[in-house]
Amino acid sequence: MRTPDILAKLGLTQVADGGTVSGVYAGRWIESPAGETITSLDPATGQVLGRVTMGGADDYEATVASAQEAFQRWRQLPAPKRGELVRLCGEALREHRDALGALVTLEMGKILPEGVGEVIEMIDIADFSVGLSRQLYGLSMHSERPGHRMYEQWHPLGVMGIISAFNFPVAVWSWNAFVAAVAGDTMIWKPSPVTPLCAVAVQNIVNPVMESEGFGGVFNLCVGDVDPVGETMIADRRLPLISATGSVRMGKRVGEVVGGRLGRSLLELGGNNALAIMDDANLELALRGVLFGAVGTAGQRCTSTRRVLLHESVADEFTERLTRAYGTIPIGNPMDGKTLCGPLASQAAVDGFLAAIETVKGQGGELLCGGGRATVPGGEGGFYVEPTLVRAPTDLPMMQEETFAPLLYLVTVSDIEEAIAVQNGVPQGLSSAVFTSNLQTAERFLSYAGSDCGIANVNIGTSGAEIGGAFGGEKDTGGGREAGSDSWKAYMRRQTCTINGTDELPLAQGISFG
Ligand code: UN1
Repeated sequence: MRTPDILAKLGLTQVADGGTVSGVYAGRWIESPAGETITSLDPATGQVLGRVTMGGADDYEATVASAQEAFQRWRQLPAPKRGELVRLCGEALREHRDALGALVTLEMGKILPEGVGEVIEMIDIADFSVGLSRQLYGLSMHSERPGHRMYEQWHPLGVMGIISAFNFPVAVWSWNAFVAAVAGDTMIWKPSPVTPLCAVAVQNIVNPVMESEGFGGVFNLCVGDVDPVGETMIADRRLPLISATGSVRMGKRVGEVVGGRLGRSLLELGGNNALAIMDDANLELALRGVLFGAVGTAGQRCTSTRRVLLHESVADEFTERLTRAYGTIPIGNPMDGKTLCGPLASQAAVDGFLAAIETVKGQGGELLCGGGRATVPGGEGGFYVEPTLVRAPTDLPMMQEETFAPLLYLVTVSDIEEAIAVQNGVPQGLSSAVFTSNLQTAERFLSYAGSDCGIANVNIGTSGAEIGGAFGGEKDTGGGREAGSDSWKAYMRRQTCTINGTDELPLAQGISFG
């Protein structure tokens, strides 16, 4: 598909013709929002892909009004009927799967199978949410009082805010939006300003479905800067929940402001994911796991593998095989079927990567391969870097930080105990993995004294989770859980109800009062 065709299929013809689109949807598109116009670049070429006008303070207010009005009606709709609308959104996404996947690739730079994979993740969470719409179960309890009954029920929470990052410009919205929608909430989305076209395209796909059923105000969008949109949103008492994905620094600010007004925040922040390879591991499997985890999405997943912890008996062999494999990774335009490593998302990301390499070298890390910009024919203005391997001592200070790029540290450890200690010895706690054929080693890694992460895998890499499991992590990763399992509870309010079916009024704890 050619770029103009992709844009046309997603209702972005104006952009293809060099025009500007609105970044604010408040139950309907706001024609001329008051914010600045931002330029979205194709990271493969550095060329302009399109222009989007951001929202100002009044535009943000319009999204709140739209979401509040819709909430009054949306919450009255039975959950399975809300699920039916989400099912129709899933159908619309199926129709636009390839075009939206291609736009993700064009605007963010991940390779096409991963761009399309992101849309598949959206479809999966839509299906999951449809089923969930009939399973918002509460418990019932036996009361200690005769003839009394206790149970809990779950009600919609209200209008929520979704702040998403550039690296998963569409899927992470849907993890929140579809689950929240069946829960009965309405929402305002502030996407990353690096990927505003993806956000506009998503609205163009789902909102015709919602509008035709009279519910255009459920999914609202306000592309905007931290000021006025981001800061106003997190401080806004009308939004009982803010779900934010991004850096630890951003998450701390969200947590502080939302906590200060006793709101709820659901945080999915940075990772610093380690993959341990033990002496009895299937090295071929481990190699594939490391390559996808460290080089996939050019190392820009929060679940990307950042550290490989090698048992001393396999360290040399694995390092050699991995270095050889790194030498053959096709770097190039992410639309090209042969490419495995596309560009970083922005020039700022390239600068961050190059600075990190300098720091690592200064701290005693040994560069095994890569470390610089990559040259790609036809991609002269693009944001390409080389997948990089660094042999590192366990205490290399930079290894405590998440560098959002294909920079992988190799560390030698002597046993599973040391692997677990190094794996846990960082501020973040998102994803982790061990490769071993030994059941006891695997169980040791998964035990309460093993990995401290929200995700712990055996013989699978650190990235590429399915939507059915709860996704998120501990420590600086923020503690939130999204997508699968019972993460829907974050989007609802729980009410405990006690009902007396007798003519007596016994008090709990046997208290007699007068
Ligand atoms: C993220 O990088 O923010 O597990 C999300 C994975 C993907 C989601 C990553 N399913 O790698």
